Amino acid sequence: MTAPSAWLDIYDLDAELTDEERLVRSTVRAFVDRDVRPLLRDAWEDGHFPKELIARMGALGLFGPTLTGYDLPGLGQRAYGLMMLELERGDSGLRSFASVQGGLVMYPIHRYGSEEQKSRWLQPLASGARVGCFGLTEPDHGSDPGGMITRAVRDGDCWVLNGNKMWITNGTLADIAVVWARTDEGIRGFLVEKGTPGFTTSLMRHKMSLRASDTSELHFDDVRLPDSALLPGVTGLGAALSCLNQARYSIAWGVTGAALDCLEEAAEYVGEREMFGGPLARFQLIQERLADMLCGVTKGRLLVERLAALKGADRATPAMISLAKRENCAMALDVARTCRQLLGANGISLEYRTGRHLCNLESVITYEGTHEIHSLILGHAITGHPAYRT
Ligand code: TGC
Ligand code: FAD
Repeated sequence: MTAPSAWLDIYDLDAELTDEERLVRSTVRAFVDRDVRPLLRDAWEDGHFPKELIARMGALGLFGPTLTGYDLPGLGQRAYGLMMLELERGDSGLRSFASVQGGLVMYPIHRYGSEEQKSRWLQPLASGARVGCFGLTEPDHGSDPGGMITRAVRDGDCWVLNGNKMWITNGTLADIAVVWARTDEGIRGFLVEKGTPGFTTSLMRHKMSLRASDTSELHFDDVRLPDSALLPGVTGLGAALSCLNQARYSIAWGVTGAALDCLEEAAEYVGEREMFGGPLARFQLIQERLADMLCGVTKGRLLVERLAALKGADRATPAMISLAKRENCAMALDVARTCRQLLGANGISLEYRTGRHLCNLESVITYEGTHEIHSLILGHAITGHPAYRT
């Protein structure tokens, strides 16, 4: 296993970790280094998620690890954050798979599902035997999911679902889709199983980002669902948005890992690359950029450390989570872009990791609420005025 350079943790934050957190972190790091990195370049170039990793990720407890009961591990928030950091040190697509499976599929079933739904789905999803996806975004309703068109209408004991979801992570791989639809009672969540007549998926191709991730469209054409497919515990858009808090938290940690990986690669590169008669690392312009980036990743880690403590104490508000998602995605993208430049032409080659992270981070700053939406959420918290729509 490769140990990251000590200066990357200049504030010695790792000294605060418990033995359990250290073990979790080193286990996921070893998995990424040994089992994932060798697959990434080709999976990304080819445009597929390496499915062979799913069961391994389940065995490592990477899906829904903070959830309790139903034989789930109930780990702390910092341990979970460290897992996401280490996964995204590998690739954002890997962390995305875990964020969706745990935060957007297991979490709503755990929080809003019936006993029958929990007993049936939580363990298979935790182990990776089953895969889930989360369908909120539609072709014409991304930042404003409350405008969704997908509709479910009661028909006797059943529901009839019609509509389309777009940009859905794991959509084609999934055995179960958590789908949000408008009903006469308000927005409600449904569990739609693969193979249900009228439910089809199509893979979205030609992406320049998150290429080692399955991104799909979901189509519902008169899909008949039993009443038992409904998440009974809740009605309203707030339920769907509550799931986003879980995934946004994991992103805030995860992107710190992508930034650290870029910074480590770039620092090593400028140490070895000779130009104008010596290593690039001896130039002040290069050192200033390295210093700026070390400041960025250190502040990013401090933010999520504090957020983990707040979340663990059940005190994390949506605005706090927005702040960390917004800040850390912007920081990681800045770091990745600077590192890409420090690598010169090699920065655009998939023989190096930085260019792949940079492309991935363009998705990560967009999904789970764009940078601008998180500005507006913070603006709302500061002023009391919601400025999402005029
Ligand atoms: P608004 O009226 O503000 O809120 C409706 C109800 O929801 C409550 N609420 C929340 N509850 C829990 N957590 C949150 N984060 C919440 N945000 C809002 C709110 O209190 C209200 O409750 P109630 O009881 O009063 O009804 O709703 P709005 O329609 O004005 O929208 C607000 C806005 C723009 C912030 C929201 O729509 C938003 O967050 N938009 C961004 C959409 C987004 O993030 N989509 C993500 C899709 S999933 C995805 O991208 C997965 S990527 C894969 C991966 O994670 O790796
Ligand atoms: P739009 O909402 O059309 O926004 C376009 C631009 O306008 C953005 O810059 C935005 O910030 C800006 N904008 C919008 N509204 C305002 C405003 N009020 N004020 C100022 N600026 C504004 N969704 C799911 O449901 N499930 C998934 O699993 C999922 N996975 C994804 C995976 C990938 C790789 C990607 C790229 C997206 C995924 N999404 C998923 C969708 C994602 O959540 C949306 O792309 C995101 O919410 C933004 O919506 P949009 O793309 O429609 O952009």
